[in-house]
Amino acid sequence: MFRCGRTLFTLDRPLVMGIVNVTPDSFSDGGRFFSPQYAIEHGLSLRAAGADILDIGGESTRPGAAAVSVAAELDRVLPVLEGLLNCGAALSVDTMKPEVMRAALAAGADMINDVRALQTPGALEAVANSDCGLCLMHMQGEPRGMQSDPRYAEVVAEVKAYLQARVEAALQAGVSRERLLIDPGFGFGKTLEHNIALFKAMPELAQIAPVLAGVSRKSMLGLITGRPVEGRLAASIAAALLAAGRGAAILRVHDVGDTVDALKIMAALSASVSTQ
Ligand code: 7PM
Repeated sequence: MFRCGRTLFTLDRPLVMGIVNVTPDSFSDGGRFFSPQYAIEHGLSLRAAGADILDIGGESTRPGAAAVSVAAELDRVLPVLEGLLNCGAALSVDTMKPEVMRAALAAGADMINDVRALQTPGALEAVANSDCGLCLMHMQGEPRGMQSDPRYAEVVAEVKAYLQARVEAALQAGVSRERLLIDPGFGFGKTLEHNIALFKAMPELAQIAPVLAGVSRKSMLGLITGRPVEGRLAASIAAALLAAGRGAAILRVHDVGDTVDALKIMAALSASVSTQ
């Protein structure tokens, strides 16, 4: 079971989380303006394509991104959240900031996706007294600069221990276990080798809590295939299916319709040979 605000997901099949862009509109003045309408339409199309959850996020959590103020992040996220409230998907907000978490929950968000796993002072308190779903992600370093020279003695053991500790911290703060997801944070302070080790360790991670896997279009797929970001659809679908096969409960993807089709094929054709 995964309690996610208004929705209780049974997790009897992999769920698809669609990524909703809240980046400033590149057609407007130097990226200073942001059009909520474009993001709302994108979210509605992802829902129509079969997204179970929509992840609405500012740029601040992206690798290499500059910090965004609370006010700027709320300006971007809240109108989109409001525009998608009754679209039928559960709504996640991707943020590290307790103030944004509180405002998003007050506006009806079902889930908080935090790449800092609620380590920011005040974050645990901001989410504890609600029924929102929570994604606790592992990251080494901070979004700016974390990919410069990531190092681990034992990447799987370290990420596992970190996620276990963050789950304990959430439970201690009064969060019920059914609200929690964990995420190894592919590409967040990790080399290709680290990402591959974590991918293979997904069944172990899934023993801690349901796993959310985000590999869609990521540079690890580019390093393996040699393809630029716009040529990574096949790689993203293959990785999503393999993640589902390794026990991922939720797949965070850009290409929702293609991923949903691939999961339907997996469900229909990968069943045991004994049933006809
Ligand atoms: C540039 C590079 C832009 C990478 C955006 C990204 C995850 C996440 C992101 C993830 C969770 C992206 C990333 N990735 N949240 N936020 N897990 N929980 O590919 O893997 O969207 S940002």
